[in-house]
Amino acid sequence: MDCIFCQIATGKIPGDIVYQDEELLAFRDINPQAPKHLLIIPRKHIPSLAELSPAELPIIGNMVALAHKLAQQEGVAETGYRLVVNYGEWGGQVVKHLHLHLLGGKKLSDKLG
Ligand code: DGP
Repeated sequence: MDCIFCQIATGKIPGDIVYQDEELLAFRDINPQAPKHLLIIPRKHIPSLAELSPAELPIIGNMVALAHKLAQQEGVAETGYRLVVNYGEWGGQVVKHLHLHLLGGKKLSDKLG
């Protein structure tokens, strides 16, 4: 498996991991776009939103719930934060392993696109 996020999840390459359990993993983005920039991923290799099966839909809910907990932990929940999932070429998805960006720690741009 040459997926970079799978390799972080299995410990084959280092990642600045802030949370992990049986289903999910969260680590700091290597190229942060905000003072706090975490990536939340499922351990399972799901390439994108498009490949989430109906049975796997709860994973997304769990990722969002974890994001809020981590935002609190990182001290950005009170001031606010942004959650982003990029999909496809024009949506800006580069890594083909489902991930949720958590961005916070500054007043984010009003522009989304
Ligand atoms: P996206 O464009 O949505 O596919 O975002 C991929 C993000 O992953 C991007 O912000 C940079 C980050 N990233 C890519 N490779 C690595 C890596 O090896 N380690 C970490 N921590 N982050 C990575």
